[in-house]
Amino acid sequence: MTERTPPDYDAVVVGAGFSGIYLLHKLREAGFNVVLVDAAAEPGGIWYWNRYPGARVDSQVPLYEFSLPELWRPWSWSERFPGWEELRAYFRHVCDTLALWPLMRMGWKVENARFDETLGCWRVQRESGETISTRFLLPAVGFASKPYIPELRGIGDFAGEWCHTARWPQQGIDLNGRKVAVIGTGASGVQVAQEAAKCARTLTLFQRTPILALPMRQEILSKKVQEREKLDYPAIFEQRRLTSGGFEAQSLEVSALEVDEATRNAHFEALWRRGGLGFWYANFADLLTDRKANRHAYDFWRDKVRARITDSDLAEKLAPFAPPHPFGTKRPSLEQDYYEIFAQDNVSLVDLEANPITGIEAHGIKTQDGEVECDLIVFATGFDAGRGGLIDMNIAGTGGRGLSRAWEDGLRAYLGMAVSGFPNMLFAYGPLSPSGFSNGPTSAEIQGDWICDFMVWLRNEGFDRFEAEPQAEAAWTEMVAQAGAMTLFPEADSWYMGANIPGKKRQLINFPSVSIYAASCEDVARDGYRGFATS
Ligand code: N01
Repeated sequence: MTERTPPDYDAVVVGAGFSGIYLLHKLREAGFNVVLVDAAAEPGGIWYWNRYPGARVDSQVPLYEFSLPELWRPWSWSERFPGWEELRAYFRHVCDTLALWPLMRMGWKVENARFDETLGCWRVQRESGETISTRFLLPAVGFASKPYIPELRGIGDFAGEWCHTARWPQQGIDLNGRKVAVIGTGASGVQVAQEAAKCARTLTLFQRTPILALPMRQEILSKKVQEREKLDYPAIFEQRRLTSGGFEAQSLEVSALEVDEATRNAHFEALWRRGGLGFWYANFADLLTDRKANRHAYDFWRDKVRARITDSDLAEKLAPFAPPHPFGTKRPSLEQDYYEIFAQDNVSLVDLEANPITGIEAHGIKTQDGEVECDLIVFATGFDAGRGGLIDMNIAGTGGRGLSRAWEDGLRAYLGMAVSGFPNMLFAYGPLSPSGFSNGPTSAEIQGDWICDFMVWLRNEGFDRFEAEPQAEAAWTEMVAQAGAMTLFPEADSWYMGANIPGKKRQLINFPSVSIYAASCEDVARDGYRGFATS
């Protein structure tokens, strides 16, 4: 490319999950010359990489799909909470129906992306060395694309197999008759443990903090039921944009402390019976802002769970009398029979608080009190959420400065989409946007529509360069911090707070409301894209 030749593309989208696919579709519809690249062999984003046994979504049908009628009308799911295989099939259906395949380059891993200041465009390089140029770079790599594996002494000596849940081999791992160790009891640890318990010779779960898991209440879905339910889909899709979590409902307007005990417990009970994450997102108004209100929810949860565990020591480890953190300040997961598996002879729990891991040996994991024999170690130890996948792309903005340098004192981003010093780049589902707090497809559509409108506006105005202004970025970053300070989230050592990664700055990495976020972005657009310098 020279000064006279235009870049290869108007936009390069990185990532074939919900955000990337939606952006690709919207931008193509708006007449842009756009291509999507992804390191994976198939679309699906998180559902490509997280194909461990039991991986399934925890938003119920129809929340976790696009709202485009041409996609949902012909599609039906087999379960209320679909598994990874079906989610991957859904992505294929989306790419077929929207005819996106010709614009997608799968198996195309970005090695680096560099802003060319002279030509005002990005050069994106593939691992193999191939380079493409683009006016706009749109990373849509999700919040959880960089797995975190803690450093454990001796892992190199382990004679068995080990892997992270988000790097499960595509050909699968047979758990039958294996001696399986699972480290970590977040949503991934719970899901893989439930499956391993069915067939492993032994399953040992290493728990540092108990997960406060909610009942899923899975259902088989018939086509007939779904056809009936589809009458309500347009209203549900409309509604999910107006809630704080991007779901079909949100918290009540009433405080848990304003109602009497019977009323409070009746609401808890109704949410509990319904199943799903509603106990988290449709609970009392002050669940996540008031310690006392939160404690009522925790106590209800604890008593329900303890009623399912006969061994009192185990009950205290899995559902302690005193909360390990305020309820919901770490992401609750959904479980199907998690609390029952520990009654099986082949399943045991190691409480790492009392008995920490000291190292790995050839045939097991050594703890302070002994050794646990295993031939497969599953790291369900989470992600460098928000920033990890973006930093791994080796993105260099003006002056060759990388994102890791830009974020060395903490994450900052205007609207959770743009970073000053990185012109012509917007990321979707990134830090300081609702991402980890939001139902994925809701955010994908809100941000995708906004990004596309912005690009159309730039085109109409004759601009080919934009950049977030440092003051706008600082104000947004500070506003997210202040919003977080009004909640109980800072009280937990969670990935929401960046506290799961050694050395990562402690800050709330997500904007806490989808609907307020959408309104703020709309306001910026109405105001001539305030906060962006354009030329
Ligand atoms: O990861 P996590 P995840 N030694 O970070 C433990 C989504 N998701 O993959 O709590 C020992 O939540 C850590 O312990 P602690 C969902 O948004 C959704 O499970 O930090 N243990 C924790 O128990 C979710 O929130 C689904 O004390 C260590 C676990 O590892 C997000 O992805 C399914 C450790 C990590 O839990 C991440 O979930 C899966 C160490 N050194 C994921 N380091 C659905 O259902 C960490 N841990 C849709």
